[in-house]
Amino acid sequence: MPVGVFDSGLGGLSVLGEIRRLLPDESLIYVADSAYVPYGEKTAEQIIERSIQISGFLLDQGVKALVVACNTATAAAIQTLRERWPELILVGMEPAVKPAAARSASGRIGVLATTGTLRSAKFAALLERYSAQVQVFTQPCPGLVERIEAGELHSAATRELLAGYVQPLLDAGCDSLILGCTHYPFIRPLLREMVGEDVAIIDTGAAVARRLQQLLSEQALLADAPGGEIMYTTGSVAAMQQALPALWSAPVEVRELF
Ligand code: DGN
Repeated sequence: MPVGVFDSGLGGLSVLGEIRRLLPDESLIYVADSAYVPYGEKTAEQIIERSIQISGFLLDQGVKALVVACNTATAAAIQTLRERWPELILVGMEPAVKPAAARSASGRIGVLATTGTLRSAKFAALLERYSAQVQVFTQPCPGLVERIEAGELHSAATRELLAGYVQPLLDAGCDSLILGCTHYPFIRPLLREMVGEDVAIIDTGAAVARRLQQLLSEQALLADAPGGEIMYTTGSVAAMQQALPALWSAPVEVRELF
């Protein structure tokens, strides 16, 4: 039985990569909801509707677990998905405030994420939990997802956009930056160049892969023969095939969905 993974677009491939590294035997089905990217500026209702539709498709494919590889969709929809499919192994994303708070020396951390994630009730509750321990500076990054979707991981335009978002966080004294959107790990090298070695850059892909492993293991559902990947897009197959080499290391079949 495969594991299903979805995101608004290609960003969730950063999470898929961590799952593939940790769990080489799992068969993985990835859905890029590219017809609706970016989720960051959509309403919670729209994101819930998309998440239900895609999850339903993945369940029809017989998945044994579902990873919502998108912070924005997790914030908006994971509760609804849990209520609808209570027996399903379901793993979502959350900005890594806990590890950042634990390691920050300045007590100031920055969160880069979509507008949708930052204005969600789920994120407000997360901040509340750590408010006594650390000062959190948030930075929405409109336009960044689109640059990454276009495969512009190092372009001058991406650098300029990112610098405008990061500088205020550095000026505020943040010594840890959280990548609160699954697209952003793809521009980690660019961000590293920008902030130097003294600022920590933290994301949650590896932790999510470990959580999936733990849940599958508890139910004796871990696969034990090498698995492959199938990818679907609700957008253009040709565009996804063109973008893939920058984001995924092996050739993979892309199919059209809906
Ligand atoms: N990759 C998604 C996230 O983690 O929030 C959102 C990207 C988007 O659609 N804006």
